[in-house]
Amino acid sequence: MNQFLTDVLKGLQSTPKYLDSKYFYDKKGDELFQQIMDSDEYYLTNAEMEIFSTQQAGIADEVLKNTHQLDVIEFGPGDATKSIFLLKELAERKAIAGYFPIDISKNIIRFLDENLPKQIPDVPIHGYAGEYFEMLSAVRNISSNRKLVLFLGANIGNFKFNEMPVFLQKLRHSLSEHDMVLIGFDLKKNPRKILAAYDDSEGYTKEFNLNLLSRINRELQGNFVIDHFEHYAMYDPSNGACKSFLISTQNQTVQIRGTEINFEKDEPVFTEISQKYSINEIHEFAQKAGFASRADFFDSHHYFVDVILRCS
Ligand code: AVJ
Repeated sequence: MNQFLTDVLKGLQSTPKYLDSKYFYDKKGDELFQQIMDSDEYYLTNAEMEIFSTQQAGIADEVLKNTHQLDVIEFGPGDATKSIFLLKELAERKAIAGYFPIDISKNIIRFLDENLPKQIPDVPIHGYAGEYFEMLSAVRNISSNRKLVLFLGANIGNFKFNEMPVFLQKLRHSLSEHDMVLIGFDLKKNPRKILAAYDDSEGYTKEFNLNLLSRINRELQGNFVIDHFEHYAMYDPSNGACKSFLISTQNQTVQIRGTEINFEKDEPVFTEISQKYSINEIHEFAQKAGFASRADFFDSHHYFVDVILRCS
């Protein structure tokens, strides 16, 4: 069964139409996302990098408050360029029993298994390719050490506002007393600043969004004419929702593995939410999910926050 095909047809046969943002990240999508992160307008990466490269000692102090050794598990590590600062800090203090990066991409896991030992030679690295919660439970079965789960990069923003607390609760219930999570959130800020990050002047985000259609053409024998769609990003400062759409610029019919999909002129296909939070919303949701104490690490502009939550 081809999950990609099933999900694409389901989304494009719904009203209104949508596509799942997890499908952005094929090889081309990974490259485009790297270019977005390197762009001037996408402030998120620099902000979180500043936090990890200047406050790693404070973060390490906080996670080692009630323990001297832990397993570090990372959801969606990418190339680990941010977490490596914390991993090195903890490794110097001989505080890591093991590092367990978990990603859907086998390529990422292979890359980390090969490259991280050079940077943190004394830390055992066990990469897992698969779904976050399944792999987390696999890690819990092989080791009873205290756990620190990293979920960085504002990836949590891909959950809708009302889905996020459900994810936090699920995370809480997959962990034990005194385990911790460290989550990166993009904060609400000037709406123009946010919108520019999702509508950059070089057009990387536009290409990133349109690549989803190219991927359907490549992998599912689709016949999208890419020029007949445009990228549209919007930010609603009243609820913190930053959304991306692909807009059909004309009436058209597209074939995907023999299934016909009709698009009306100006019809939107919703492709991604990047939800922004206030620090108070984060605190409220964390408390409701059953996390006890909290420590916040902001960048100097207060664009971004990495929050450590402790299971009571
Ligand atoms: C990787 C989900 C955090 O939502 O900011 C960047 C993806 N989309 N530009 C984000 C993305 C458009 C990014 N996350």
